[in-house]
Amino acid sequence: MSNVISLADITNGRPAAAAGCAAKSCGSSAGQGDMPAELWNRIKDHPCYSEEAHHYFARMHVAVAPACNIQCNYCNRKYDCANESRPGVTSERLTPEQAAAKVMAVAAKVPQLSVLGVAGPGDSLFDWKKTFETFARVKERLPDVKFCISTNGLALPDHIERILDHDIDHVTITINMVDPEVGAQIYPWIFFDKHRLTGVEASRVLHQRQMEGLEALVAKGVLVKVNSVMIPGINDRHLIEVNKALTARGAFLHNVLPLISDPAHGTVFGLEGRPGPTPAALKGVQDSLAGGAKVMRHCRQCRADAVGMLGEDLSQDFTLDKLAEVPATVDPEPRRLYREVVERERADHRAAAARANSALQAAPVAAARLVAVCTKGGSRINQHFGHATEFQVYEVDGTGVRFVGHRKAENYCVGGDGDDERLEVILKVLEGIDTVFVAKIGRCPKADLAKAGIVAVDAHPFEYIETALASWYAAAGADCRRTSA
Ligand code: CLF
Ligand code: SF4
Repeated sequence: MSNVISLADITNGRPAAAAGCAAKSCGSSAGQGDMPAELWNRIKDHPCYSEEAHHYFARMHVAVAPACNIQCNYCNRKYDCANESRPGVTSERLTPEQAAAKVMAVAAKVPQLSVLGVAGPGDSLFDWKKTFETFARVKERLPDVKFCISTNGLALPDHIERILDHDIDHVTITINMVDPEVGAQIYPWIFFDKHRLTGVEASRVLHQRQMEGLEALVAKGVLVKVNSVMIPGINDRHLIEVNKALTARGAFLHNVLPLISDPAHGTVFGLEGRPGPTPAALKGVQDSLAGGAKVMRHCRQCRADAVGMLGEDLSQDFTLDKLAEVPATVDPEPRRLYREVVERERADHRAAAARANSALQAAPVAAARLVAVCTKGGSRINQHFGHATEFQVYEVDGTGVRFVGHRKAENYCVGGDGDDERLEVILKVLEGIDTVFVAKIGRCPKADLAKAGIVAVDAHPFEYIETALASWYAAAGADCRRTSA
């Protein structure tokens, strides 16, 4: 449980009340940003639908839907759904009753929990009875948690009314193609209307059902996110067409995920050695989608039984054998207090980011820089280099500081000592990045990073990321000018 973000993490160690005082001076732009207030209220606590929210809120998945009605060439049924999961055998498949008990246990210990999702390990709407029964059981007991499902879309048109009846306001559809010829390279078969279909015919039906489901949800006001797995050589160039089709139909978000391919997973793509995209290739495709539906860049390809903030995995803390004393009810007070503090913090953060971005416009002109940040959340540089299991990547230039993605790694410190093999991997993970911001770092790893051409900056502990990066960039730009003068 030590990885769960705490109030101290998001308030830079200030007590909650003090954090509130500081925030009150920061104006009332309570987060509508670039969208209507009603829409913002629906997404502001959802860690996937709002990039900002993922710094503060947690989701959990319950693995109640093991069966699937299609076959994707990047999936092996023994592993989590690659649409919404990183490969890894699901620890437990749950009955709806067990799932509801698990949700209560997590809510009692993780006040950050704001969303319950069903994302496999099969398809949430093929195994629909278990999915909807789970939501019905939780709705009675935890009314402040939002509901979310992920589906391949084949069965979606048959469940629109049920989705509405169960207050499921967020639906993800995985759409990898809008051209059945492309689809035939991804889906060897589907099972539809009691028949097994193959080849282009299978993808034609899947495509029609996905579009029909998307249109029906949007017409009913449900927020739809589309996930697309980027498969180099098959649909990477085609994703622009996918983006146009989903934007025209009113999807809210487009999330392009890298293919995860490993022969050990036993998938078709893994066994044929098809590589996933590089971080630069993924960013290139994401950048090319600007102008369509909003692009999600902070997806962590979660397990079907994921628990916690997006960058962490607490699923092993909440296995069935550890749920002996499940509370019948959850005290709402810690959850209410947490949300109150977050509201103040994010107003404070938003004002600080705006100040930083406007200061950058007056900074010396220099090239855009990609940098990595160690953070536990709260939009702050608040993690020790040795504890980081991922690096958040930001792009900085004279127009502002932008989050562009994350890169996973294993933490360098193990049992108090640095692990040289892991450092080697971290250096590869940081390819193309020459600066990493940390709350703290030991002398040895700092020197090793420097030898590899990476500067570890530890001069901004617990500052907001935008504030630190903007002041660093302005100073670096000035240095460049001095050097070149
Ligand atoms: Fe889960 Fe998906 Fe709902 Fe989020 S995950 S069902 S929308 S609550 Fe989020 Fe995880 Fe990415 Fe999914 S980071 S894999 S996008
Ligand atoms: Fe696997 Fe999900 Fe595809 Fe079904 S929809 S085959 S569970 S990746």
